[in-house]
Amino acid sequence: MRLDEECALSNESLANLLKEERRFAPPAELAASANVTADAYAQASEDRLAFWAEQARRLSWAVEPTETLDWSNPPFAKWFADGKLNVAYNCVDRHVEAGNGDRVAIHFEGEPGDSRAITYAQLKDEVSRAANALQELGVAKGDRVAVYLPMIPEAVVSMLACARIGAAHSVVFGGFSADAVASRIQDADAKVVITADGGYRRGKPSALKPAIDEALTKVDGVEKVLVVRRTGEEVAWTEGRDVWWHELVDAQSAEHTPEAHDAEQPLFILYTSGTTGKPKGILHTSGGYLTQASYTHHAVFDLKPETDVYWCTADIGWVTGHSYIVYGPLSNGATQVIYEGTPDTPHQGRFWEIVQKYGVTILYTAPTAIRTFMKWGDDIPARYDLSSLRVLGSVGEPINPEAWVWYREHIGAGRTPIVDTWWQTETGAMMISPLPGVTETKPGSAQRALPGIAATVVDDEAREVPNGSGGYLVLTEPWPSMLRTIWGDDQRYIDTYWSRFEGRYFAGDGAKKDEDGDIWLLGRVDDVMLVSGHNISTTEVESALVGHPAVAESAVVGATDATTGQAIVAFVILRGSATDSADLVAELRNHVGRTLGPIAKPKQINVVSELPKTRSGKIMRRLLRDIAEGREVGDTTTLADSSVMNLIQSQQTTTG
Ligand code: 6R9
Repeated sequence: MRLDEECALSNESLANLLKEERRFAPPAELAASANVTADAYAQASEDRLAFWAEQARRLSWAVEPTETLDWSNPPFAKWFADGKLNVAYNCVDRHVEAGNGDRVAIHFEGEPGDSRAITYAQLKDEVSRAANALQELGVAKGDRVAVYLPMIPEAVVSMLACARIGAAHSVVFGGFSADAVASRIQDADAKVVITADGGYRRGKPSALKPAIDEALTKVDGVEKVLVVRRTGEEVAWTEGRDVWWHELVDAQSAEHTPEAHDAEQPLFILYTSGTTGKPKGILHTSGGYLTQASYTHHAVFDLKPETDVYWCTADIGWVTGHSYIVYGPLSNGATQVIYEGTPDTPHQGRFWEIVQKYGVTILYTAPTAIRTFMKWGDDIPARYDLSSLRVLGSVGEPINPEAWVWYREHIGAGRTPIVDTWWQTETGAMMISPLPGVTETKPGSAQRALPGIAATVVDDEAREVPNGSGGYLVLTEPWPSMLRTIWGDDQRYIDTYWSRFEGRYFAGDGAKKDEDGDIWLLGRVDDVMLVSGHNISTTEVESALVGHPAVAESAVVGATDATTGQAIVAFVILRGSATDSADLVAELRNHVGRTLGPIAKPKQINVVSELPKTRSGKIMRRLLRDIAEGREVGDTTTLADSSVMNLIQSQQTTTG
């Protein structure tokens, strides 16, 4: 086919080529006893603020707020500003006071197979001791504490101890380099760092403290380093600065009176890497954040705290760990599993073994993990009893329909609803998602803004697009768990999120509305390709590639091209059964052409064995673009595994 014929395809027809007709109704039993029903949408659209005021009453306030939203100085919001509460009290003490102290809060599963069950009563004691310890180290309300820990219960305890005394935590991923840690400690001006000797990853101890020791040669202001002993490996020690957790915290009183803090008291700073420039410190505060984290966890997972066993596989260094391991589940009195390690240690069935062992009922994971499980083979989950599962969640990236359907079939036995939850570090909590007892789900779509949330899709001119068209995802009303600013940089907050479209929050994601008005996410707009004048989303091409039986995973980028402006370059990982050949590559190109239209055919397809991902599983397309355009590869500090780029470069082919 000639190029001008290919160009005859309009944007609209291309966008409409991704047709997904499968529909799944909520299970009748779940719908009949769901925490939240369709009424919530009606109630929230009638009076959005009254709706959120009601959700705020799910929490325990020391002083009940009388004002819901102060939007007198947009885009700087205050929610429940005259209310006072203690976030840690809400996550721990109140469950003990309500007679649920014996309920397990955390089933901890270490990677080497050690396990610990921690009840709410024990968690209250431990958080109180840690709060006393932080105060003894000189941490006061309003200070910042950096947390650099593996996925162990002390991570949760540390965050809650900070919340209890009104200090903001800044959790940094355990995998980040000393430089990445140093810049985050400096930007937040942290006074104390909480770390560990190390954690277990891929079957062996992985040291953490050396990165802190190195980072602290580059920044000032850190007075104390509190060190958890996890692996027992030897560590360097700075007398006067370093303190063992088991010596300081264990010796404290288990009594600590939670002070009531203002609803707008900073709760945490969490850095997002962004594609350029220095990381942004996203600031979240207390009352509004907890209201929405708690409500969405209750509504979207239909959590029944007496009977459910919930498991979110995220790391606490990601916002998903903050909102859906710590604040959402614990504020709701959930029993949850926390797992330290990787999904293939010591074997590829580890996740399913954990589901079986604890009788997990609600599982929340990421598309990247689901695609990896698909690649490993259906027979692995089939060996375990997964019948306890009743709701499955997805977060982090658009989930392609093939992965969605596989998740439902092979993990959910073809009966569990799947909730594809769209949100961001900046939004603090879920924004767009099905409700498991209400929504008829569509594989690949996050579908609809949650009750109390206002989202839409607009074009370049900020006009709302009609159903069946694509554009930019925007949020049109403030929401309780919205970021309050970028730490120390109000102007960057305004410029990044509120300047592109007047009065609306620009999420940075492309999206389209289908004929029913349901929302489909299309990936970051920075990643959208422009081929011969046509906008093509990386998500749609990747989804088409993964729809071919030989492909397990794919990443697509637009590389500068003299003829077409940008050309589509794809990187694919094959399934175990497929082998790389010129024929297969030709077939994949044709497959994309058939699925999406000839213009979406990748110019080049590289078969590789790994893709560059962040620790939260997002593909770093920027680095693949560097390869595709023959540049030196840029900043790789936030990669989960920095050796991946060398591997991919060595596997670069010119096939296609
Ligand atoms: C929670 C989290 C935010 C970006 C976001 C979008 C992508 C997250 C998604 C999704 C499609 C979903 N994203 N969930 N895209 N469908 N269900 O991931 O926060 O790490 O800040 O990333 O992730 O591109 O803008 P964060």
